[in-house]
Amino acid sequence: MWDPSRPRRECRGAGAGGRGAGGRAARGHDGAGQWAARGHDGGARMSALVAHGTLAGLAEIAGVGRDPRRGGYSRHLWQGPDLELRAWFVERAERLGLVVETDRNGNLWAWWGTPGPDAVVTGSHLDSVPGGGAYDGPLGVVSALEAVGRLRASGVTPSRPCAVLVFAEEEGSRFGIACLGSRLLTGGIDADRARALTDADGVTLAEAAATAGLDPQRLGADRDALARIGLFIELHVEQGRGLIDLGRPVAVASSILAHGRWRLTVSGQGNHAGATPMGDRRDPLVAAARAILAVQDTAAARTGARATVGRLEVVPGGTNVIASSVHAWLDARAGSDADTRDLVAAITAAVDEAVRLNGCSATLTEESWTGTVAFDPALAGRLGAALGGVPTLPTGAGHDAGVLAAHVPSAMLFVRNPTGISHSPEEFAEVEDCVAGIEALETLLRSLL
Ligand code: HGY
Ligand code: MN
Ligand code: MN
Repeated sequence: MWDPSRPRRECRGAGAGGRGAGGRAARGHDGAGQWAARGHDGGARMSALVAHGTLAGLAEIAGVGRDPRRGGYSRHLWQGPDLELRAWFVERAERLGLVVETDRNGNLWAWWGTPGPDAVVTGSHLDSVPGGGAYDGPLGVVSALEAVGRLRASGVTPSRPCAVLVFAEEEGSRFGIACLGSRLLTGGIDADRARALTDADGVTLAEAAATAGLDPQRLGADRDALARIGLFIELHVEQGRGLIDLGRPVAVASSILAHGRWRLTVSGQGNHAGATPMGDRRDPLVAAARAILAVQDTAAARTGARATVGRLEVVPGGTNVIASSVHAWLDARAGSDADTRDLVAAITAAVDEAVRLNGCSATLTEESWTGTVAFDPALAGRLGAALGGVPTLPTGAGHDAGVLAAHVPSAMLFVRNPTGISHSPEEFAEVEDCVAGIEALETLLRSLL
């Protein structure tokens, strides 16, 4: 249960429209504006969100999962901050009069009307990358709640069901597979394989799911839940500079780059840092450094290709120990499925050659793959027209909407990010642009319901 008496939040006045410690919130937008976040940086930005009642939801969660070591937020599946955000979502949705359920895979659905079929579903995710920004995911959830709240408050009677959906583990920060909740829902990952995924502490997804109150045996493809979705719309902060360059606040997505994750293991000879002459070493960390340069050079030589190593594990990891092996994770993306496969093949060859210079060997194992997504052009066109003609933009970032697109008509709205930076505390969106996004989503839902 979301606990409004938590010390990091402050209730300014418990009178009409507010809520006292332990009390239920008043319904409607006025009540939401009573909350202020504190104890974090970005105070001026958050004050603007609080002042703008429609975005108070972002301010309410601004203190949840802050990461003082990395900066930004670390909100990982079913750990403290994620549980707190889930409780916050349930309370927020129930305050709007929606009925919340958790599906077999830990995704949260807040229903307006009887669940499915042919429902208009909108939402995003609440988890983050390690040290991520405040907007990637939560902006879509807050905007969805806000848009639905406005429609309900204005007396709209929907002709079909509507739901706000929060996907679990979109970033894959705990169990390594991005968009895990939508992949499980759609059968995009084998359930046995998913159950056996482990986190950094060796906890399996099955164990974590059981701790979170789910039945691990029921994880996996959920045809009944999927069949309820008539179409899905995800609003998201833009993760590049497209809207800055266009001078526009909002766009509709056209496509997502093919992308995947590979585990690179470099093996050498563990040994003593003082007793091993430099010429006698097979140091996998030095080999991994060469491999990472090879990744960089291979991608840089190909138009539109992107390849990143952002995570390393050195085994055993001692100052006076030459490592025995290194695990590195490769994220590779390019303009088509074939280009991405070709990029990874070229990286594999370059890495093999690079690690041999230190007498080491390397293996590259695919952990996840998402083919190029071309969002339904008819739906994108319809949405663009309903919004009076907004631009369409491609993206290099993956999304649950991209996973769903293979199963149901799906679309995305992007909101301008004036820093052009994401997966970083510098990710941002101006209040006015967030409001433009909410208004666009409200317009679309109104036209679809
Ligand atoms: O990694 C991605 O592209 C996404 O932000 N999950
Ligand atoms: Mn992200
Ligand atoms: Mn996201």
